[in-house]
Amino acid sequence: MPQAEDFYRQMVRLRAVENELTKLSQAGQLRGSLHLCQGQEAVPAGACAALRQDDYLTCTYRGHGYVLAKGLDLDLVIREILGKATGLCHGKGGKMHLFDQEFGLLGTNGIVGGGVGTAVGAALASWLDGKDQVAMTVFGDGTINQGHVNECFNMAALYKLPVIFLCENNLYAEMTPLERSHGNTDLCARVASFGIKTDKCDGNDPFLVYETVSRAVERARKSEGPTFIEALTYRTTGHYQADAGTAYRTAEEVAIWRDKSPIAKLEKVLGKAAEPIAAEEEERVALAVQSALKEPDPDLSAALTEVFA
Ligand SMILES: Cc1ncc(C[n+]2csc(CCOP(=O)(O)OP(=O)(O)O)c2C)c(N)n1
Ligand SMILES: [Mg+2]
Repeated sequence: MPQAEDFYRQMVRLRAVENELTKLSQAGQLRGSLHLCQGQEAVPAGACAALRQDDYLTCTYRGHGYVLAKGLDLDLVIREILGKATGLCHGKGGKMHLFDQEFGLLGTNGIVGGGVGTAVGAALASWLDGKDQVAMTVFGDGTINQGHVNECFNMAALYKLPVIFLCENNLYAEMTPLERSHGNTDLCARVASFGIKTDKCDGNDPFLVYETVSRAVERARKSEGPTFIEALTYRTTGHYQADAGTAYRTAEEVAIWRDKSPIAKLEKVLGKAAEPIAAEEEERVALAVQSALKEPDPDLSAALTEVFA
């Protein structure tokens, strides 16, 4: 069972990475969209602690926290996000396509719901091969409205596949509130109708996320089938770097959730013990970014290697 210090370290590392990436994005040194998960850090920290290195994982454009919490090397990940030749995927994946088979990481993904089918496929392969690896796929509340995601729920239920559907319900899909896009906002009830076991947790508490995901992992390993988990959380920053996050929600609502930030909550628990951990992670991340910036960009000729045709 991970301790408060472990979860805190994971969460402040993620926050430090996001702060550094924000600076680079604002300075024009990081191109493309930057989707932050500030306020949601407890979900990756808690969920990944319940997985083995060889368990499969797919996540979204907001998934870098899962990648780090799954144990991938910070330097390789930062270099990849910066598109460097020495990055995790030789600079070809970037933030939206972080991938590493050694860690079961079958991709972050820019397509809403894009990783869900991959995870169900990985779970099917694990089952057919008689292995005990489970697959976890992470997605948002809005993703439940995707047609193919519903096909995935059905297939996972039908074959009792070892897959964990982890839904980060942050109450918004881009700028659209849950109640404006869902006919039934009871997400668990909708997924339960497929014959899938469902569970709910406070997504701002890493201990509860860990316990809930651990239960689902145990069921999946025992061939008892898939679990859908709704982790209630909130992103306190905008949907992406160009969104201030203020036009479609009130300042009061954001302030309430800021107070519920999992990092702030654990700081209260840890007291003075928190400071050195945060300082260490901030320094480590800043160094990783500085050294990554000095790495070479991929050579143009690399565009035609590692491709199917
Ligand atoms: C197939 C597809 N449709 C639309 C988009 C544009 N888009 C990016 S994020 C997003 C909202 C997803 O909301 P949710 O599933 O709640 O995840 P969150 O961003 O809140 O984590 C949309 C519509 C996309 N990337 N892919
Ligand atoms: Mg959402």
